[in-house]
Amino acid sequence: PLVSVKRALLSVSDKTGLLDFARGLSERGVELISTGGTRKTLADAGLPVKDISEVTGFPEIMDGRVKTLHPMVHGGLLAIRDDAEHKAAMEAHGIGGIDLLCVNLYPFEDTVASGADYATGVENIDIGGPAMTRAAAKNHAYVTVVVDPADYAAVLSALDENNGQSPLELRKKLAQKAFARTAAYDAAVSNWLAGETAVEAPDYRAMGGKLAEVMRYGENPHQSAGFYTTGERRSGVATARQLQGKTLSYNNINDTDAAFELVSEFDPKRTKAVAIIKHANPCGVAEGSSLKAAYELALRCDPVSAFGGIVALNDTLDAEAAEEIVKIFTEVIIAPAATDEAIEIVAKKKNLRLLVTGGLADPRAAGLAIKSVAGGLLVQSRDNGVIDDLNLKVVTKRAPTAQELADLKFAFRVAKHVKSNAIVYAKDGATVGVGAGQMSRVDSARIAARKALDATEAAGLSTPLTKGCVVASDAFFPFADGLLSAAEAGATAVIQPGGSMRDDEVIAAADEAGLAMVLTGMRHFRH
Ligand code: 93A
Repeated sequence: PLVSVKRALLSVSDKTGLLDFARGLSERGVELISTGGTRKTLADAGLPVKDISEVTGFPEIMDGRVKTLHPMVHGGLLAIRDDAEHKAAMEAHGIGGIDLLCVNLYPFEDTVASGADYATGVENIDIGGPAMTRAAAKNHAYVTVVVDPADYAAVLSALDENNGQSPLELRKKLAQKAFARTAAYDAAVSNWLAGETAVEAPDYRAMGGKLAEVMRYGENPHQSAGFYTTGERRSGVATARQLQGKTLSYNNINDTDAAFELVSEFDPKRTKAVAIIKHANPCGVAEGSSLKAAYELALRCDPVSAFGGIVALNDTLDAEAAEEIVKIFTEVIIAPAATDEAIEIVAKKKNLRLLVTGGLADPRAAGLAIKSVAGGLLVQSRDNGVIDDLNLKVVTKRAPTAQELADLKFAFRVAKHVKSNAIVYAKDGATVGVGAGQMSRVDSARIAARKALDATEAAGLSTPLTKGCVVASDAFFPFADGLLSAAEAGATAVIQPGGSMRDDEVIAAADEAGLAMVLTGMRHFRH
């Protein structure tokens, strides 16, 4: 367990305490080997030191990138001293054992922290140092590895106490410290690279806005407003053709956009979907076998709020859907297209605007979203995240049934288009209660449940619409209360991003209540 220290390799960037340590080793009869800068420091102080090139028989090349990466070094560090084969290899190649390694690495952390440029950061990633450190630490049965100047004194005293030999316990402790250092070093490099590879901030100027219309007023009559198009060919309110009705107001455009973006989440080949929007939030969304059926279900969710709303459809507006929609006061209808018959039906309502877009807006498409703040603009990429089955993780004892799963996915897609905090109750492909824009999630859950009761009453039903429904949340439940409030309302399954500190608590509560819960791993805040 005690090994003599006869030959030491010193290669340090941080020269703190180096001279005293090297002198101490030298005075104890240890031969010193060193790399460029370290060797110079030692030699300048008059210490006998051998240059690494003499040991490797190879010059330091490539600006020092390759100086110690050599079998003469690594063989000397890794050799099992009493293994016959290893001994034979050392003899055959003239490899001398290295008993002590003193290394500290290129100051990568300090370099990047000081705001160095990318190339400088990269150049400060030490390769040879960690390689030697790990080799020596692995072979701590024979080698003493010192990575921290704070340990220099202790190493010298240990040698003194043990007749120039290093004890196993010390070598083991130092090896552990060495691996901790290289691990932390690599973590620092990885974190820095993660930052370096992050998406660049979007440039709003690239949108090249063109004034399309000076509007009568903005969100309120005392605000002036203009409508700009960006040239982006995305189907939607800005690129739509208006077939009838007066010009759209600022709020109409905002709400119509929200409505059409929402229905665009639903592929018309799979399902017909309708959304009714008020104040940029959906007051009812449903899918069905026909647009008429979907509209009726969407309207059922909140018929009071739907009055004066915006209706978006994911497929060609047909006569039977148009007949239904014109029954109540509606501000705007937006759809990819409309049949002649449907156009005629809508024409009877002079003020109702009808917009056709020619297609849906790909929810996965990239794009920018802009918001103004005092003295600046916040620019982010559009929330084009769409969950797919692969991302879903069942975390409860009970897995959702096929119907629950379909409703969960539907509800989560809707929740993406509800202002945060968003809670969406859904059943059989239709929302039955939406809680939007609250400061606490539990309030959203309660509001959604309340609205579902109102809808139940308005529909003249005896069983609450929430009985056996599912619930979606746009962000994680920070506590179990919101989830329990949904369970109380009658929800049997939950979909949410997960990621709360209290996920375990929330999952346990779900299990307790017999709920099935699915995590999406994706959050959809919308403010
Ligand atoms: O560029 S490296 O990754 N390639 C090497 O072969 C190598 N060997 C030692 N960096 C290498 N080192 C590092 O050089 C050490 O970890 C130490 O931080 C530094 C000491 O260089 P000098 O003695 O020239 O100041």
